[in-house]
Amino acid sequence: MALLTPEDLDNLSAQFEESESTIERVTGSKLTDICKELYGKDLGSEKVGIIPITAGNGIISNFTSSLLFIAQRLGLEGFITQHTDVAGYYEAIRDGADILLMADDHLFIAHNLRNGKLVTNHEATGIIYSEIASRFKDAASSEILVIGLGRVGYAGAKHLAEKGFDVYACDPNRDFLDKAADELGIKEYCKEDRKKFSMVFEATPNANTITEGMIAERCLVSTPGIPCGLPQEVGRKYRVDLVMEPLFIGVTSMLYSVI
Ligand code: 2YH
Repeated sequence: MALLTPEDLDNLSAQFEESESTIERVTGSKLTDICKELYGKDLGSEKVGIIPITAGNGIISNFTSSLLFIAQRLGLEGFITQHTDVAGYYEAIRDGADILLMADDHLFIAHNLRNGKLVTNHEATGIIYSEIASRFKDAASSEILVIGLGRVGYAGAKHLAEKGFDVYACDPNRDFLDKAADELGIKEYCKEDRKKFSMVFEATPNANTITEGMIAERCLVSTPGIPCGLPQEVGRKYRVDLVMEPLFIGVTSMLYSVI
């Protein structure tokens, strides 16, 4: 997944409100209700310690403040450490954090210090976005298309296969496709089959990955991808419902998954 930019996180609240209303309309459930069912638990009174990390490309302005906003919107107490990196880690534990959130350029993790549970953003994001796609009320069948089998896409494909969906996938990397076929039993999407999907989970860092031949009219596309894989004109022409948001949905899934 691409590194987030401060601009991606502008208007996080408005971006989330829009996704939340689409999620409710197309699945009949709110994001937090989906998470409760998915993970079998509700958030309690956990305190979230958020640690700014300077490694690699360094601090992304708006990142830790966005995480704090999300934790608080979910009803949790949270704080951003004054110090960064190891000193921040020490400070978060000293000041009573139950759950730590921190990200460098490669990995974004949530770690629950009370129960030891650990999750990556890749995994939690793959699970929640694929789950949202799979809950489409107007789905024509149990066939679902996964575009991209990197860390996020693979996690989603695995989740869908375990739920019993008929999973098709595409990825330019032959090894990724073979691995998903061997380990998960998913089928390769071939455009010659002329199959059109009403549920699509897109997990690539690329634009224009969704083409007209893949999708049915009024389908649901669920994607954490930045930029969006769905070209605007295709979205309009096929009257696609789109769930796409840069951080809130994935972080909500992370927090529920470590409770
Ligand atoms: O955006 C990222 C990476 N793409 C990892 C996400 C995995 N889905 N990292 C954020 C880096 C934040 C920065 N180190 C900070 O401000 O603490």
